[in-house]
Amino acid sequence: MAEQEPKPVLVRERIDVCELDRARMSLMNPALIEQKKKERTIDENAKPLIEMALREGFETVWDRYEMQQPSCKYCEAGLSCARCTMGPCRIIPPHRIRGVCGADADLIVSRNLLDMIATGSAAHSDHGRDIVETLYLVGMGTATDYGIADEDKLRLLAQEFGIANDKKSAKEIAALLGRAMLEEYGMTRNTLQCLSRAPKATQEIWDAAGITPRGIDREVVDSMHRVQMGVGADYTNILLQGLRCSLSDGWGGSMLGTDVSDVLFGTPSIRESKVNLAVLKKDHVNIAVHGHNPVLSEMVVKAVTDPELVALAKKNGAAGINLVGLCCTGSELLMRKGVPMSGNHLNQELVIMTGALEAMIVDYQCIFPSLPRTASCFHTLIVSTSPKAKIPGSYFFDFSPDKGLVTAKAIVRMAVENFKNRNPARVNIPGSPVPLMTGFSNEAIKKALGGSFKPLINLIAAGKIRGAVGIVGCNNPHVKHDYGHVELTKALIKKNILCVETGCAAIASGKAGLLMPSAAAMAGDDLRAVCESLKIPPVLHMGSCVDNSRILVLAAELGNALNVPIHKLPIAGAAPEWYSQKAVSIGAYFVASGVYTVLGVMPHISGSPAVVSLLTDGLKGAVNANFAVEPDPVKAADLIADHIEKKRTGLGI
Ligand code: BF8
Repeated sequence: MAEQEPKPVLVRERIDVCELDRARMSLMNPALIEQKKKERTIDENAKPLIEMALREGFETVWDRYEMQQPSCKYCEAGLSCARCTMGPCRIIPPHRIRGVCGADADLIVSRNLLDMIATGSAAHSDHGRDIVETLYLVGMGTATDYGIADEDKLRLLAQEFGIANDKKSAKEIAALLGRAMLEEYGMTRNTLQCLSRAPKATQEIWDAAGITPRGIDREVVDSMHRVQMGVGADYTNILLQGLRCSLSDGWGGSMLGTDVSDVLFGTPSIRESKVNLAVLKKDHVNIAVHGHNPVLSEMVVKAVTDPELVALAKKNGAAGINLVGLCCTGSELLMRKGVPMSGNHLNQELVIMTGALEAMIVDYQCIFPSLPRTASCFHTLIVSTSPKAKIPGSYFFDFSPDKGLVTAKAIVRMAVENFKNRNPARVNIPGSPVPLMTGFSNEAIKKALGGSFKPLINLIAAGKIRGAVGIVGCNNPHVKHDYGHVELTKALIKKNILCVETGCAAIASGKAGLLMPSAAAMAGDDLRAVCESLKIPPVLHMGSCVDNSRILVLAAELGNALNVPIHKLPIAGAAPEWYSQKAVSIGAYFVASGVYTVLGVMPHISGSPAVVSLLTDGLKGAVNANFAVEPDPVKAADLIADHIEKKRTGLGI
């Protein structure tokens, strides 16, 4: 068996010299370490490891952030452009008000922003494509390690895509549906199937604004065309394309990614698990999956229960194999399988610094390129698996669905064999895990409500729940780790506003205990009573970042039930600690769908008052929604509550 398993290829040379930052260490004294630890995070389990890193000179994201200060004020304002070699250019009034090509501040800022949206949309949608392709391969019989976990959802989707399926087998439907969904990426249909899930009036708004997407890849390519020098020169037109491109992510690539992941791996149902760095176990082989794609991580879940590998772990002196998640692929496993979650974005280096991690298996997105450097100070192996994401210093396995399980087993074997290299004196797993409740897919929420969203609508109409907010996105060293998420969430539930969360935002809430029914005690009286009667938390974990599409579907179903466009609903979005291009795309498709969205971190647009004004006000004229930026989470909660009350008044409730 072991002989047939693939072997890894080392990407460039192994980084085996732990490069401690001794220069910075010499600047540290106990008082400064104490201060930095408090400034960097509110995650109590992270603090001892941050302290150790500062004391011993292990570089972290926060150190690199500090080393980058002061940041370039032109880049920060979006006023630098390096798109072509006539530049690079910066807008520095009063004299340098145009780049070499003639682009002014508005154009440079808007082009930079469109580039960010297209990048984020491409990342989500390409992830979605990998999932859809797996479905197709299952149908064609070439990805035999995978199966159909939710046949009902498969048949419903087939129906939606116009595939008659009553007499066909699940496999036949998988092939046909996979193919139909892959066509969504091209441009032969000139529309996207899932757009029709939105209320008719919302679809009409998209048509009137000229932002109905025509194909997932097409909108990304169209956007990249427009940012080429000498194409788009009107900032409004450029930003409208940004909205169109983002819609092709939210109602396209991400939505397909979510739905097909449910088909292949199971639609999440409500379950309990645990979160924070303490989910690592001292006496086990610990393996973390980090990244986004469940096509890989679901195979690792299977591999860690392989009796031969478990026996090997025991032979090597471990009590067993402990699989933990990190970031969004962690959320995929948490939602569907209850696999414990070790943390969110800014926890990724700290998981290694516990000294108890045998391997971190990564696919793509949000993976610090410096992880092999961090790992070189410990015994952790960084295992990369995507040809798109080779990382110097990592061991690369060419993972593909047709050899999924055998590759996953080879990786797990490598981790198990690495247990003997662990230095017990270095093991430092701080504190204990926090329990959480997860698995709130729309299907699970409906089931908990007795089969439909009607009870939720009634509670909103009666004012017991004032409205709902999707809190999403990342961590960012510009913001104290988890502070923005946790404080905003607490402030909103206190105002009887239900929070639905995804990605790193949800994990922050999990670590703070907000994903348990007991957190209802922190909510306002009305929301508390609702949560207590339904035995649910006031903050619902809806999944990974591609699962923001679940929030869109929830909004669409509420709009359809009330026969109103999405922008009339008492709902909002927030991204208190966002950093990623993907988050820009999410924010853009929320707003384009009619959802007022508050950002906690200012995008790089302040150099163009015209672009700022369009995004924070002018868009209302096109899509009846806009962005706001408010770094203070308590003030952000006030903005959101005001918005929700206005929408309630508009609906006459
Ligand atoms: O897609 S929330 S830091 S892990 S980008 Fe990344 Fe942001 Fe986390 Fe997932 Ni989403």
